[in-house]
Amino acid sequence: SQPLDLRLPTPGCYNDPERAGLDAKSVFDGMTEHLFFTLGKLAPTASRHDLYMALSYAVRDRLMMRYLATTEAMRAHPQKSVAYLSAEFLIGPQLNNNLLNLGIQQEAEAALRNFGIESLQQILDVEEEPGLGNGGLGRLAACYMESLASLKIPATGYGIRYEFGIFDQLIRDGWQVEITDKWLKGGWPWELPQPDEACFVGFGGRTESYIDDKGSYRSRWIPAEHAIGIPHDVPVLGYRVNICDRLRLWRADATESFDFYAFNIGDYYGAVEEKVGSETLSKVLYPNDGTDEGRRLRLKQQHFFVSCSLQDMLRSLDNRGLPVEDFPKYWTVQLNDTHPAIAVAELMRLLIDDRHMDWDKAWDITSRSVAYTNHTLLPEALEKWDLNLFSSLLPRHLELIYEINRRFLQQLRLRYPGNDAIQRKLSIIDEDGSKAVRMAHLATIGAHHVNGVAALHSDLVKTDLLPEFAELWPEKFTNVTNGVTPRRWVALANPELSTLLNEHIGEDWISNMENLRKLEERQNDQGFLEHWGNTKLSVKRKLASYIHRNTGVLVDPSTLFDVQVKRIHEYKRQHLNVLQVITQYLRIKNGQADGMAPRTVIFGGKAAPGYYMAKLIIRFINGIAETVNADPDMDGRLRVVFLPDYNVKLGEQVYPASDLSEQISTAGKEASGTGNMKFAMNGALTIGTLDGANVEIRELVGAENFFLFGKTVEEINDLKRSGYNPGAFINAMPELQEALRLIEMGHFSNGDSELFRPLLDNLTGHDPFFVMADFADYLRAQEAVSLAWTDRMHWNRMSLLNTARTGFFSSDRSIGEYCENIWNVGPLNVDITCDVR
Ligand code: 9GP
Repeated sequence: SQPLDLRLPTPGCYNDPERAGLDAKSVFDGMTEHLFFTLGKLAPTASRHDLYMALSYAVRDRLMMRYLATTEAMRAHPQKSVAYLSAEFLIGPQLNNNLLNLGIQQEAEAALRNFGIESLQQILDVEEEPGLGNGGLGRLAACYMESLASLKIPATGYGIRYEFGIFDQLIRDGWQVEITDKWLKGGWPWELPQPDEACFVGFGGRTESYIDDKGSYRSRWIPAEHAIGIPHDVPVLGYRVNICDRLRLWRADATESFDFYAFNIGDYYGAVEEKVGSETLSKVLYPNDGTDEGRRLRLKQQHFFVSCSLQDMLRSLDNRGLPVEDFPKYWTVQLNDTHPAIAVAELMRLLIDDRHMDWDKAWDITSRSVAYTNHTLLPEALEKWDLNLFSSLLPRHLELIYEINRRFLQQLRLRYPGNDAIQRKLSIIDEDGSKAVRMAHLATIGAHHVNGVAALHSDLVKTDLLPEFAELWPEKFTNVTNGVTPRRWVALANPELSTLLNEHIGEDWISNMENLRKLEERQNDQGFLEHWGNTKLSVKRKLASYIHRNTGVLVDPSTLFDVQVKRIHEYKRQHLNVLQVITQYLRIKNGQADGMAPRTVIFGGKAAPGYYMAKLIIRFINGIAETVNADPDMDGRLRVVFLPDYNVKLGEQVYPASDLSEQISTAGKEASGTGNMKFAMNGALTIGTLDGANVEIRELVGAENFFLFGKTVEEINDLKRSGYNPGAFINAMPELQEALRLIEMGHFSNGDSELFRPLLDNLTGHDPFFVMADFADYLRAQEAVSLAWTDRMHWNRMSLLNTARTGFFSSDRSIGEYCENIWNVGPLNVDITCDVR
């Protein structure tokens, strides 16, 4: 086959920006055309949103050469590609990222000036972000896609195009109020719908046996209903490379959107019923609260996107004339948590039922293609599906799972003769209580590798979560510590720091974060350290003005910005932080606050709508903020802020402006964390427990540049074993008693002594996350923070060393490890250079 000629009408190459349409004039012309032809607007009357759309379309045009060249290279020279299956991709705003990766931020700004726009930021502010994820897990998937492209690895991220993403959060009277996230309302310019590549997916119905034309017995599934998945593709450009990967998000459509029979008999609503039913499939993202409500729909969503994606991968082999037996040679399928774990059964079904392969061959292909990442040890987040629900939706998959399980249990029987207990424990089917399908077991049995997301977490997966599996298949289990992309989280989010880095160590750090080590040479340079501190201060000023505009609270940028932003969850212990703030408040009130650093304590994060205690914690933070901020004694010493509607865009403002990063989860509960990495890269010091990736952060930055506190996993386990009694810890801490008494009296709730009672009862009674046990040590560590803050040069030095030594947490490093140790994939060469005629 002849390679396509990908030259643009104006032939160009990356080294020749004018010809490639990347100069300011071309961007301006592109915008003008899109305003006129795509948007139907005239430049003089165009709104900022119009200009955002026009610029985005013009930028998208400029991704196309790399995007199509990548597809074409994969067609002409097939090689292994990554399929990253994830129910969530929290990709954040797209415009600035694409400008940065193309290298045309200044050109775009120049083009905008011709439309009377002074700064690019004015247009970036208009962008609506797609909230297609809950938090860390979804954002990790987005960072990984960006790194895959930057490392030139061919990849597709497969997920769901939710019409409504994670809810928008309002704060009313201190409580969280959820508002539907209508992110598509203004049009979203970054996707390319591909209706001609739609896939059919079945649900429900029954299975039956039949004899095929070769005389063999086979099973087939006769689904009761179908949905169609329409792919919507989002180009994912790497940083200054020719590769542009793809995020393929499936939107559900009805198969028969209009029932003429129903319509003809006068049943208008009946006529559209099926359409409404199928289309709810991709309607809304589930908040991860583990509540049972609507779980049937959630399982349908999982099967829907997994089935579409696997069909798409098989079709890509067919289209290129590659044999299906070579699936593992061309695709490596990564399961991001258990949400896509149904892939193990679905790939078996597609191979056995549709492609008429025998079991052993199909299992060989499946188990050589699929790998699974575990992201949590929390039992409520490990998915189990009620057997009745599962069999009513996916009867054929259940048959296949029974057979996978039967063969697996036989293996176990041989290895552990007579050990019934181990069979019950490892079986895919949970038979204790009401029967259920354990998705983590299905994923573990079907995968060639299982990895945790930080060193400590991966150890706990082996010792606590799946110890018998780890004993059975030690070579399967491995670790890949999470990472975050330095493009978004430093270069884009923190232009002030980026400029400083570029001037002093060159620009290479953006694609090789280990180069940040060069900063260490400046650690004793007083002038540089001052510059370092001033850079941070200028970023803090911007956040202070955001806080004022959005909450009305005036904060002083010269105070220590002490920040905890993440989902609100008891295990993340925002309430531990608040109790510490109350102690500081009391010390100021009682004139015992000498040496205490003046602080602005900033919180942000959403609570799952069905998680009562998390919502009460938000109310608690706001109660304390109201009391503290209204008290003149606190002026210049303490401020508390809750930032509403924390999302990727807000994160980009918060991480660079932080001095102190609160990573205070109960040891053993946070699998990794990724916010902790974003803070440290941007020069914030961490106060944290030995949990998740905090352990590795501390090792890398040095114990002397990290404020450690709290019980270790072993100590927490000892406490559990010996019968933990929070009262004993409370009795030993008069300051804590006083704080709890004030809360109980309604001091932070306008005299309402009932409001926070459930929280108090939880802490003083059972205290499942050991807040009381860690309180004293946390307070001690906070005092060490205050002391360190008084010597600003020393603080700046610690801050610099945090940036210099956290290059390891670039997602380029994580993806490099996945490629090498799990996927066995390499880079793709895409040549877009052309004859300059
Ligand atoms: O809770 C973990 C978080 O610690 C981790 O950083 C993130 C990405 O690996 O995954 C989170 N897990 C989930 O959201 C659910 O399993």
